Amino acid sequence: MYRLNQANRVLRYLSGRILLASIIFSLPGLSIGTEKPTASAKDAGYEKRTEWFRQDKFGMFIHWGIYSVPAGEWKNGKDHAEWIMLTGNIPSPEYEKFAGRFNPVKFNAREWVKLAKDAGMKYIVITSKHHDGFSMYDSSLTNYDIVEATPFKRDPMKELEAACKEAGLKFCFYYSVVDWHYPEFPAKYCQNGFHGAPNPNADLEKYVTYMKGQVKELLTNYGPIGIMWFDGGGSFSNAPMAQLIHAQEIIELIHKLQPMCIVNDRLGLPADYGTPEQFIPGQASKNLFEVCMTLNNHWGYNKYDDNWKSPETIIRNLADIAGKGGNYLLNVGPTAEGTIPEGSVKTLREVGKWMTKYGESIYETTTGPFRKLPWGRCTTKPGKLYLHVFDWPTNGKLTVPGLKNKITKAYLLDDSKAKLHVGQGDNSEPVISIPQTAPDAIDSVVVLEIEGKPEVEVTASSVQQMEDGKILLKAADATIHGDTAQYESGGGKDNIGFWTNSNDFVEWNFKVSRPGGFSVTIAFACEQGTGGSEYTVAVAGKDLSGKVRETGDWTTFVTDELGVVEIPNAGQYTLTVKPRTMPGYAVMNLKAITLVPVRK
Ligand code: H79
Repeated sequence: MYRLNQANRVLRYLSGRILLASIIFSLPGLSIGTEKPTASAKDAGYEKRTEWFRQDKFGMFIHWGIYSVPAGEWKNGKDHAEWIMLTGNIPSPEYEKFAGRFNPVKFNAREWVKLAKDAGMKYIVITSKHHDGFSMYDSSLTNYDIVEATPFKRDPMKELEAACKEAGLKFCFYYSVVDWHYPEFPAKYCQNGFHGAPNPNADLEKYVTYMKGQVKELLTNYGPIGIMWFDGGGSFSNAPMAQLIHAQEIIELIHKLQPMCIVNDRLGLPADYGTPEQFIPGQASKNLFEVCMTLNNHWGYNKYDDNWKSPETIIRNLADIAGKGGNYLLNVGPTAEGTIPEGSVKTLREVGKWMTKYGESIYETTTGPFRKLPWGRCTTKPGKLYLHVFDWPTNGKLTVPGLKNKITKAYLLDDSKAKLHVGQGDNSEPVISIPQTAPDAIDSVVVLEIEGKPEVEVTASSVQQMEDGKILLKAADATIHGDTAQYESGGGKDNIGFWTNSNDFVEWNFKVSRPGGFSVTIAFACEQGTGGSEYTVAVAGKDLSGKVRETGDWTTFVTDELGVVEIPNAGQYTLTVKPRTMPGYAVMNLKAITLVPVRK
């Protein structure tokens, strides 16, 4: 049993699951998993089917279901939304009554699609079925669907499909793996063991047959589907979900029905792309990803939630995500009447105004070459850098730290397309002469046309020595060499993890202004049963060796002192961490290396 659990843990680690330390009120013991991108071999169709996705960058998520009837309010509070069946502990017969009251007469597919299109969004992902098990489309496999169980009687997915086609947007489905209503879904695999009508004889195999049947309906009756966006929502806890639900077979079924359909990573397999939820990764990723995020605090409609994100937040998030090579899937939660809340509409309209002017700096772009920029972000296309300036310098000079390429032209990306003069700074870095006032209060874009592939001096992102003489080398500032190790962030994580190839190594560049002796410490975590890796920290011509201790789990960090190193002169230095041996399946989770001055 222990070994089985251990194997599952390894599998989960390798398939890239991170456990979010969520704030879980009144739900003890519930852990929520979301998937992170992992390095894995992609099949032959991958490049082709993901091409549009990499270009389009910005999509609309829609969480709509019969949970919008209670609108976030139930006996035990006002903070519910699409999880209300679980968080309100509502048995199926009682929850089913919401269907009888669901009559979204104001629903207008064309208006929703127009709102998305005007905001600059290129695709729509809508809940065909959430965890509550209610099918929001006409399913022949259940009566518990919008056509048969509500007074509305229409199939909104048909209407949205047509409206998307007309407007040129890709149409995509969200589909919940877990089902709190279907009698064959075992309660033990539900989050917190909750099911609306627990059935001791539930047979997961029968549920999987049902799920495959629904996937087939969704991919047969609604034209070309861009993405199948699965979501387990933290169900199955430690059980091997991918095996239990036959995830590989589901993916094969999808590709048989629609070879161009993309699958996200929440069937328990990495599939086509990763899905950071409610956070933006700290660094660019080698793997495709799509950040999904709410516009207020809930996915489904909550009538009390007016905490709308500003256009500034959304636009800057979009530039940040695009600069890291990802997509942004931004959610709206329509009401039971079929309208999109005014707060979302207001923000989306402002985002749309910016996208009309500056969309060129988002669509079809890829990661920028800079690790960090003092004033904003950078996206690229062949021969072009788009500098997204959030904090417009008031001295008329925009410094581009470390850029080595020849700049053939610089201009403002606005109606004027005003050409800008390019000069040189103290370290021969480009300095662009810019107008006194920012062309855009949120994100002004300066375009640089360059020769060759973008190249940036490593020293440009050099870590600076602190006031007290310490040199703090954080995971987020490291350069990672190799295919497996990657920077992980969000959900309480801020470290280099997935370090499963002992040839991978980590490097920092830093600048010393006050030389001397430094004590070198390392902050790391390592799961029980995985320790023992030996590594070398090389800095200023000296090798220090260390051995990874087990700390209990991957997020319990401890600090070890590795020894003292003498740095005799001010200047630029590098520090590397290279594994020598790896008895377990991973080296460690590395949070930081600190150089602390030692007084003699
Ligand atoms: O569909 C949306 C969410 O319903 C689902 N995924 C996104 C795309 C999701 N699954 N898990 N989570 C979100 C994170 C869970 C957070 C929780 Fe809670 C905190 C579960 C219980 C406490 C949110 C707040 C749901 C109920 C209360």
